[in-house]
Amino acid sequence: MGAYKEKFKAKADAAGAEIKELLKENGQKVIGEVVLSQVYQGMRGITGLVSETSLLDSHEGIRFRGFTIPELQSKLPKSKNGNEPLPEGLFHLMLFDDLPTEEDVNEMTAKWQRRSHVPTHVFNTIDALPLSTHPMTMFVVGVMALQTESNFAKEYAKGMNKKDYWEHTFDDAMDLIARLPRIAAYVYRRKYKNNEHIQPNGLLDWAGNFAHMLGYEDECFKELMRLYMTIHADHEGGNVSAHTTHLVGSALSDPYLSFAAGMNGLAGPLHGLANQEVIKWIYEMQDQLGTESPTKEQIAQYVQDTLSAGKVVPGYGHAVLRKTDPRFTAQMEFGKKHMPDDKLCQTVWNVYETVPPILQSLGKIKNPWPNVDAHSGALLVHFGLKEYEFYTVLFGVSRALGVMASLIWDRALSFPIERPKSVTTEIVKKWLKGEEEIWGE
Ligand code: HAX
Repeated sequence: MGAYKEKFKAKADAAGAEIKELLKENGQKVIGEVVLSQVYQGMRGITGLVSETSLLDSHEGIRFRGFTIPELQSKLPKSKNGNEPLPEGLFHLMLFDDLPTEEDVNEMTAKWQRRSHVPTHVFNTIDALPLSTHPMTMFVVGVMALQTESNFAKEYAKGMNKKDYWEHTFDDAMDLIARLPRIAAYVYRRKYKNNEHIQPNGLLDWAGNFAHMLGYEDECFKELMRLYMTIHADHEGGNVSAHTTHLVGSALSDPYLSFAAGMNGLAGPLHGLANQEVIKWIYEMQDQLGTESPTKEQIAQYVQDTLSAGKVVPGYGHAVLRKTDPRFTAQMEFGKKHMPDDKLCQTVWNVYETVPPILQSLGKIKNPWPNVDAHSGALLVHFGLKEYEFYTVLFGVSRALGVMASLIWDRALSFPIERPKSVTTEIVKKWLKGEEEIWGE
């Protein structure tokens, strides 16, 4: 076992012992109550999971191991001449629960560079799909094809000791993260750039190299990728992509299978696909109004039309957040600093001023404020990355950092298979009449 894994094991052993003690003393303490509407309405607000890597406060937004996004921007190591945090550092922080030094981050970059080889059959499998296939489908198919490389699955088939689950999860997680930018860039260049692929640059950091393989050499775009990959990485454990990865992993499905499952959840329009929907919605608005710079009045009317058509306003609302998402704010600040005159960004900022009061006036929407997806597309379009169906793949590459760090912890803490109790409405009716107990065994 290398020094890296030894460092993790020492942390995990201490955390495991602490949790054991905590449960011995407090395992029967009541943590909250569940009302019937929560059971029918997406389990909102039920605390039912432990996820160590980040915590979401409904008013303050996300903290990664205690650090807000502005804190990460100031404390995490940056690339030479850069201002944005390197995602390698965030992964280190989520995994080890300590702030990385520059040396730690360089080591992570080097490890991912070494592990980044993608076997040919993965590309061949993606190539078997029609070009019209959605990029998220191509991406997930690529991840599934890569599952042949799972160290965890191979060791399990041989007969693995439970104590070693975390170590093989660790290896798979590192390999998967290292390889994802290659797969994602392959999907992009195949679908949109005439199948002309760009070889990785072994001297670049993870996000910088990803930008390079996508075909974007502008230093500012590389900075954007570093920020993007950092802020999309994790949003505590209950969101669809993180929860799905955790749930599927709890059956001891290997990290490739678990991550692919999570990505299928990210591909839903109420979750990660919202980033493509935002730009699509703005483009449709521009087309309909015949202008690149709609006024706030025109935007307000378009929002009303969207709502009247029974559609959601993409990029607005959140199941947990009740304020403007700090991930939106970080992107807005990036836009105001690097592209203040960009017309599409200006439209995003005008939408931000227009939408919340309208949603608020409906009375039923719990959070009228923008989420992370309301801004990301406009920044990408500025650099020429206009193919909005690809945007969720970028989100997916980043999300791997959080869900893989969490999955390693899940196995290190020996979390069991996840299996909540479900009931039928028949049973609920009997329970309401006092004829049936509703509790699980
Ligand atoms: N536009 C119109 N209506 C909205 C809305 C929006 N942006 N957000 C919520 N509503 C509606 C809901 O559809 C629901 O309507 P019904 O009662 O008629 O079913 C009502 O308001 C109450 O919903 P809520 O309790 O406020 O919100 P939920 O927790 O149920 O849903 C969602 C949260 C994020 C799914 C929701 O706000 C939404 O659909 N937003 C638009 C899509 C989006 O931006 N998704 C990305 C979210 C962030 C993320 O995961 N990124 O990856």
